[in-house]
Amino acid sequence: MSSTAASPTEPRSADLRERAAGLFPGGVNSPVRAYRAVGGEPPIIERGEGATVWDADGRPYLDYVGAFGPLILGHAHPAVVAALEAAVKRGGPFGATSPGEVELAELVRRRMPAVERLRFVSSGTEAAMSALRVARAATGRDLVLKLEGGYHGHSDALLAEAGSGVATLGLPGSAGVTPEVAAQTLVAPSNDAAAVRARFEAHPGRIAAVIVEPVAANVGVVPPAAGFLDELRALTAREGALLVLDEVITGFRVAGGGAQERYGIRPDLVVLGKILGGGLPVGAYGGRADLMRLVAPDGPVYQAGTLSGHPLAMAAGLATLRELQPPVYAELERSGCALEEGLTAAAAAAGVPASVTRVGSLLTLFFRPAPPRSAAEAREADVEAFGRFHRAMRAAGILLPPSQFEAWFLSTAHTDTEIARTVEAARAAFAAPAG
Ligand code: KE4
Repeated sequence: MSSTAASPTEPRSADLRERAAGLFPGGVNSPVRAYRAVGGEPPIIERGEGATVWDADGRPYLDYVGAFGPLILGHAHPAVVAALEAAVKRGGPFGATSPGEVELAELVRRRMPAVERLRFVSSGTEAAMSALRVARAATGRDLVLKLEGGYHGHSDALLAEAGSGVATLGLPGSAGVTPEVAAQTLVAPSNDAAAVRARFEAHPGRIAAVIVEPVAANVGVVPPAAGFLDELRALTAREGALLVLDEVITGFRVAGGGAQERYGIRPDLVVLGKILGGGLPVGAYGGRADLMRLVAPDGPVYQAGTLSGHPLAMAAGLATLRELQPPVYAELERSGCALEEGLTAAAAAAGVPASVTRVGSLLTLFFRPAPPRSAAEAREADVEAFGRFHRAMRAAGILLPPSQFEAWFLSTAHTDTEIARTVEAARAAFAAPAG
């Protein structure tokens, strides 16, 4: 008997949770949705519009999960809905290139000039694993290096000391990944260029690529240390390794051209997802034309996908990116700043040791006196205090990502009204007695 017996206050959600518990591991289709880290029964969300979602019993929540990043325009944005309605009436997918793939790829290339060629896939995981396959083929080297707390999807090679759900659940990596595979992934402390240099010195000529989230967002948000990305760029170029920027979260989020535009870094390869598909399943990897020419059918690196470049995903991605013009980023910066300042002031007024990290519309409230400068420092946060805060905010009708190690995602639908309501609820939540 599941612990989620139908409850008088939310009968439909409880019934669906019970049925889900008998169908999916943990009753969910992605681990972090189980709310194991924050307690409370995971919500069953049925509808969203703008910044609001409604659970299966019609209860509204002001949403800061935003599907973990894709919905920068909020839920059911009219332009995205219209594009999808038109696209679905055209049928598909077709098992052939469709116009939307061409148009979206050209738009990506205009926003991210480093992406000279690309390949659409159906998830960020697929994109990251494919980019590393290209890097190994291009360099003839077998090792890859990731930063501690970096999360690049769930492919075997990339789960070592990963962030997101791996960190949330306190897992060392993942069962089922063989020691031989794990041994091919080196890990260095985040924001520590000297440590990355030391890994190259310890493994001369063997590292194919460094893959990095240019703004770490899977240990909570930890911005790059000043000059860190520049040092990675210089170091990889000097060592004959490739620099792979994982912009699944930061792409089209922290600037129109992603973190590579915001921080002025030209990577060799880029990994994309989330916003690129406007909420539909999409990923992409791309970069230097000479590297992407290695991908089949042009070259020997095989990668394929039944639903790659799906017309509906292309339509939603195009509609989303077309809305994302410079004034939108200015507005997201303004609302992000207002939320950061409001949360910081509310914590200080309550004497709660909490701090906020933020890059644009991506932020995290850490239950830690000072903003973390690395994944290791982020992990020092008081996850129990975050759990209590999460439950109090949820009771106030505000849904935060269910982990201290996930980012809050603002959308264009989060106006001054939503920000003010969030800060007010936080003030009350901070004042609530522990327990
Ligand atoms: P997907 O395979 O989940 O589409 O993308 C993997 C991925 C790759 N790179 C980065 C930087 C990512 O953040 C992700 C996935 N992000 C998590 C949230 N932090 C997905 C949410 C989930 O696992 O349910």
